[in-house]
Amino acid sequence: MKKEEIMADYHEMWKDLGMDLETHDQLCEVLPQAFGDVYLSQENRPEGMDYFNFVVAEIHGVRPAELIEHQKKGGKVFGTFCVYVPDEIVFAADAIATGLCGGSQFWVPGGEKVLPTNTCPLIKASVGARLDRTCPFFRIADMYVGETTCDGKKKAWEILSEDVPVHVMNLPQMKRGKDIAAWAEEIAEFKDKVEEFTGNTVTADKLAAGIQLINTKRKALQRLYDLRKNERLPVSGCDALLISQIAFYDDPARFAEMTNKLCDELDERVKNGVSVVKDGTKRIMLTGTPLAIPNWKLHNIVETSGGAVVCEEMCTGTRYFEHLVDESRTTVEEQIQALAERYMNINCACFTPNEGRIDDILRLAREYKVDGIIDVNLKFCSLYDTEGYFVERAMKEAGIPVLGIETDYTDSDAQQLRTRVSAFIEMLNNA
Ligand code: BJ8
Repeated sequence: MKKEEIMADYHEMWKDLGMDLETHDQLCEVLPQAFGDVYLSQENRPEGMDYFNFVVAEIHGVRPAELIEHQKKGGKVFGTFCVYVPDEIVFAADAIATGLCGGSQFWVPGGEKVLPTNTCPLIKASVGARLDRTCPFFRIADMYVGETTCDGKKKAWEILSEDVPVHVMNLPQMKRGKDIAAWAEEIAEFKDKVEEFTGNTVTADKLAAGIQLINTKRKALQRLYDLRKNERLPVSGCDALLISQIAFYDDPARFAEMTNKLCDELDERVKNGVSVVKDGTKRIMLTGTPLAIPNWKLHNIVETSGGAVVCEEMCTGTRYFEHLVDESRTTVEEQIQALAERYMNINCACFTPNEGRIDDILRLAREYKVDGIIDVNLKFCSLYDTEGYFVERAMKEAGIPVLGIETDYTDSDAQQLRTRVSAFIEMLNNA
């Protein structure tokens, strides 16, 4: 099939989804340019990145078409916005879960039509993508799954639920025994909802398979991140971020397979001492709010300012894949308990207290041999902004240089960020 024919097919598909084709075409024009600038300009990229390049190049085509195929066979698609939502339950009901967080400024004005301007860009972009009908994933999802993490999201679910079915999971915001029990109850209720919506029963065997599937994805990501712990870096931070972002919407089994294939190549690189950066390049860890696709701004700035991003303590990073779900439980009830235990290990700033996150950052800084940390906060996210006080204090006490940054999805602060990041890296070089 020729390229024009493929694109023509997608237009038909987007039209059937009720999308605003004219506006969506504008997005299709700017994305390849942005991707080319950040990604294709990198040198010495592993060949295994070809798959991920392809997935991004066809982001609104190939995967949406697969989801629609699944729907044609009677399957359901659930759209999620938070790493607390257990995908295992969805896959166990023969449905598909796909991440929906918006990471582009393109969708923000649409969100601002209904949300206060001082809402975080992730929420505004997510609402805008749905209401403006400019993202196929937002059109395809039969049901959205929200959670009670931050205030902005809680209110956004109410707005979105006027347009699409939304199930909201009530996430406790402390981590006492009774909170874990409450989360297990919430997961059980979610299972009931998913069963009712799909018409499929979640049996212990099916849930075991779902748990294994998502654990396999987690292990592949952990393997990729472990490779970034090497002194000689086999893969750039930009590429690792892209893989983390794709993990949210790609087919989990294929994603794990392709990530493992890339890791085989990276193993060889490590053996042969191949690095994507010069020896002595300062190793930076990012911590903070998630970087939803296609938000590559900060990684790009760091890696074109003489630094290398070696780890992300973020939901598009370690918070997504660290800790496996115990696969030894045999009844649905026990499996749900195992899910609750695993998910409550994630340290999001919506919890109080959230000391576990500080411990994680200190541990990751050691494991990834980090020279400096950038604490990045999406504008108007008061949770992570406030928690930055503890993060930055703990890093100072541990003698790890830290730079606090607040940004959004626009490019208007790129120059200023570049100046600050360059000065930070120069300071690390001179230390
Ligand atoms: S577990 S970080 S994915 S809630 S939307 S909190 S940036 S104001 S995304 Fe998140 Fe789950 Fe926590 Fe992770 Fe702030 Fe914006 Fe809220 Fe956000």
